[in-house]
Amino acid sequence: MTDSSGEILQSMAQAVIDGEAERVRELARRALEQGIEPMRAINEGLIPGISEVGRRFERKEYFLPELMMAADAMKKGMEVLEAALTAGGGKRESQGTVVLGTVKGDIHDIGKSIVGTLLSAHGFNVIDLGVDVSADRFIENIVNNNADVLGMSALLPTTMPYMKRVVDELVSRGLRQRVKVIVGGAPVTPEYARQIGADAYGDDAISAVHVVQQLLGLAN
Ligand code: B1M
Repeated sequence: MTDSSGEILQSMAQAVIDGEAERVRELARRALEQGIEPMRAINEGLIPGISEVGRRFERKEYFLPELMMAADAMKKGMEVLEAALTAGGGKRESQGTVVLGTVKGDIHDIGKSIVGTLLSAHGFNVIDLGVDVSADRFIENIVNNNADVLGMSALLPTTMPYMKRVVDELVSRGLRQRVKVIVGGAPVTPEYARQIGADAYGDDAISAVHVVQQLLGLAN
């Protein structure tokens, strides 16, 4: 194999933009074979690709079908890279339980899933509820699993307010002190996290891991 890592990552981004799922999967495999760190392949290959797709969608050069194909292509790449991220972890003592999901009305799950994968890779027991998650489901899972942390993701300004609804519901059921709350997603800000009474904001997946470790007193 002669491709340089830069070329592979650029090709990955382009294949996401073109919605070529099989090619993305193949390039993700090739990246690992070449010794590229999975997180680097995500940050410098897949994410630049999907971000460009978002810009094209905004400029009305791309429409929903292209957005969906690109998301599917990105997920195929993620399958390969996530397996590498979590491989070799073995069995170790759990660092804590995190209930995670994208809030009700929102079906964006790529970023949330990366957060979940990295938390698992760092020893957390992650209960990923998927997308379009209601306050009742979040709370039921927090209680049933005695969770230490609730992580909520939202990608739309219209679904972000649902995060507050969940926090308010935790308060009214007397459960707020029992669980730490971290929120994230493209439109979410640290200020918004404070406003709605969350404990913390995660800017990206790796910072989400650090924040969760801090919330649980596992890091300084
Ligand atoms: Co959607 N979409 N989409 N979309 N989509 C956006 C968000 C948009 C910005 C595109 C655009 O116009 N440029 C736009 C929102 C505009 C706005 O209102 N401001 C938009 C829209 C409008 C829509 C629809 C309404 C389109 C329509 O139907 N007309 C619709 C909404 C459906 C719904 O949810 N009800 C829709 C649908 C879709 C698809 C289904 C086609 C697909 C999602 C597929 C899927 O997720 N399975 C999709 C996609 C792919 C996107 C873009 C292009 C990419 C999102 C993504 O995966 N990014 C997006 C444009 C963009 O973001 N540039 C867009 C990569 C991902 C790694 O980043 O999710 O930000 P992100 O996650 C990061 C951080 O935010 C953070 O860590 C992650 C890793 O670094 N993070 C957390 C995320 N969650 C966290 C939680 C934490 C901590 C950190 O703690 C718990």
